[in-house]
Amino acid sequence: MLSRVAFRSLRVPQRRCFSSAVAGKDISGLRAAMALAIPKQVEEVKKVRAELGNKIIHKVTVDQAYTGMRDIKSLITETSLLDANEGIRFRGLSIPECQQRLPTTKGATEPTPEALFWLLMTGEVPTQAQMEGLTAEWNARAGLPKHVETVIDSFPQHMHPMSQLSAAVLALQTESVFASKYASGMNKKDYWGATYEDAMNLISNVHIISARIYRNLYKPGAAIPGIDNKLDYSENYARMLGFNDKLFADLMRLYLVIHSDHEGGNVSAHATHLVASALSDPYLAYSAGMNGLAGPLHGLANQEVLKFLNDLQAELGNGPVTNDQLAQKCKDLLASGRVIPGYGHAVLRKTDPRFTCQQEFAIKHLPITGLVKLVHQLYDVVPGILEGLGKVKNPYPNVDAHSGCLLVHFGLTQENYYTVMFGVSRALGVLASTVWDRALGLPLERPKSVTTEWVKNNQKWHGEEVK
Ligand code: CMX
Repeated sequence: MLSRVAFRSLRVPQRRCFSSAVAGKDISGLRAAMALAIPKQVEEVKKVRAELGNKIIHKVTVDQAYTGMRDIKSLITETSLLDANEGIRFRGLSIPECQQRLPTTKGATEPTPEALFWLLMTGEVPTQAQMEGLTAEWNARAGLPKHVETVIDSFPQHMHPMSQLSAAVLALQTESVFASKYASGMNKKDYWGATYEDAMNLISNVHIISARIYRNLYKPGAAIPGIDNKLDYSENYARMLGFNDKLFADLMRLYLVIHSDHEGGNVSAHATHLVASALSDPYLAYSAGMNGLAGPLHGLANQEVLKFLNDLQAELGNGPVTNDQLAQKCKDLLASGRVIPGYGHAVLRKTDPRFTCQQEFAIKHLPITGLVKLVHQLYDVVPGILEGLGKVKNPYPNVDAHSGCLLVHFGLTQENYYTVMFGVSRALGVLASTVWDRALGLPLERPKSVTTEWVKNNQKWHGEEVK
């Protein structure tokens, strides 16, 4: 009888490993576009620093040092900017603007992650041909080395999918162009190019890693389709997960676009940036970011939301429920010392536009029943309850409040997997930023920490209050 590992390795079509395939060939023209964009931005940064370098960007209070450094402006991230009331803008474009302006695959309605990645990298909306070129390039770069498949297949069933993702990406680090070039003595001016190669290869394979994790855990034994060169990134991912519905592929496009980037200070982006600042290669840095995304106050909240929704349905039944019943359940949850998952945000102060666009997708395409209805009804109930606590700075829903119920509608019910999909999307933003970190020559990150004793004893700045 075949062992579990041997059995799995037989059922997956073999494909060339990307490191021996097209790496270095600029199929899409993105690398050439970056080579044009980088010197301009390097000049711009030089100018800004010459003119404004000694101006104060923020004053920091003692409280901010104790409370997670909220709002301290101390990082440069070029790919996106978060406004507390408006939400995220990717290179200046809001989510509705991206939905309007970014190109998509024939027959689809939502923009592709390929188009979004081009935007994040270059600051320009790609043409249809550039977007299609990127699809072709990512498909050509796809192909896991055998040892990574073996590593994934050896993970135990009780290992959380996010731990599997992080560990599998570390296994793929054997292919790092940056690490191998650095080891053989790389000129600083070549850093961004080597980082670019790693970013492109990692993105081209992270959905394959993620699909394999899903299949191993939830649909063992069935054949995983290989990459179909006629399909875009999102549809390939959907099919590898085992979903052939065209509308699900469109949801994937929306999902992968909206979860991609949320400026630089959130845990996954900041962890990636911090680790990359030590010149750790993109595999090491992204894996670190995924460990942060796996926390329940960050990406894992989408898993927590679905558990919360399922618990509500189990207790209240599948039939109609009143707002009063929901309010009581939310109050019970808060009384047990837990948070209401999917609500609140460290920066946002209004409903997250990533929630709104998913709500619109549901209204446009799906029957508003079951969990979708429950999510929409909670939106009427939860903000008032959180406001009533008097301490929650943002009582409105974030991205994680909505994503799970859409996935359940299409049959992707295994909530422990949801953060992995968030992670596939987040690769686009954090890896685009890592390329720019290297292009701009951003140095090792090393803020100063102090002790409480130091705070008490260093009086020279006491008396000055920052409003
Ligand atoms: N339910 C209950 N209490 C909440 C709450 C929520 N959804 N959101 C905030 N609070 C509480 C905080 O726990 C804090 O309480 P204490 O003072 O007793 O510690 C108080 O309100 C003030 O917190 P805040 O300044 O409004 O929020 P923070 O910036 O500290 O935290 C966040 C932000 C997201 C961690 C928090 O709102 C939360 O825990 N939300 C639920 C988890 C969640 O949905 N996370 C996903 C965020 C999006 C993402 O990163 O993916």
